[in-house]
Amino acid sequence: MTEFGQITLEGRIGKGRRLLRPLKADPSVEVSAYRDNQFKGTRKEQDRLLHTSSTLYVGNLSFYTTEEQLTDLFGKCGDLKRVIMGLDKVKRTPCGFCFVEYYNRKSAENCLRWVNGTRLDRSISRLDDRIIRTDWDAGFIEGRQYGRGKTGGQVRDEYRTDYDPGRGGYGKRVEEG
Ligand code: GTA
Repeated sequence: MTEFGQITLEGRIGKGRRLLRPLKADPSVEVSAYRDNQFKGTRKEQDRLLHTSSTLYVGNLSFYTTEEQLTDLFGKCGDLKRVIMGLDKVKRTPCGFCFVEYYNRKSAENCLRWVNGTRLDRSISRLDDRIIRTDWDAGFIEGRQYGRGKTGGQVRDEYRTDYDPGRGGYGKRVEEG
């Protein structure tokens, strides 16, 4: 480092750590509280994978979002390996989520920043006019692409009380009840 660079860096640290602290944390790439309760392994291993994997979970999709749209959007963020569409385990039709695998962590991080980043135009992260939710995932294994709800779709669609035309209308329990 040059003498000038060193002086500048020391000066910044010396002026107060508060100035630097906000640069360290980036909430858009932090690991969320979600843990797959069917993960085969210890919590420690699951946490390690969540902090190193290059796979993302994407939720709140419309049932009408296509794999092509997803590939197009997530391919813009980095080195995309594949998109795995979430399916209703009974009907085998899209049920509102997917897994996105990148070739490296950096690309997945870029995706989280781009899609969740507040500095970016939020309309970019809309698919079929919905705000999608992205999250780190410990890694796709066969079987995880299926909804775990009793009727075949996602669990959250069993408990939802709002009317969501993009996700089959009312939640299953409201429909039943
Ligand atoms: N990485 O956030 C996620 C995530 N989600 C929500 C699902 N998956 C996720 N992966 C990551 N991050 O492979 C993955 C699952 C699985 C696939 C389908 O997607 O690991 P699912 O959504 O059908 O079932 O999964 P899951 O995740 O096992 O359901 P869970 O955790 O019980 O509940 C999900 C949501 O449903 C809750 O956050 C809550 O919003 C709602 N919910 C669940 N139970 C209740 C309840 N009793 N009352 C009200 N709401 C409820």
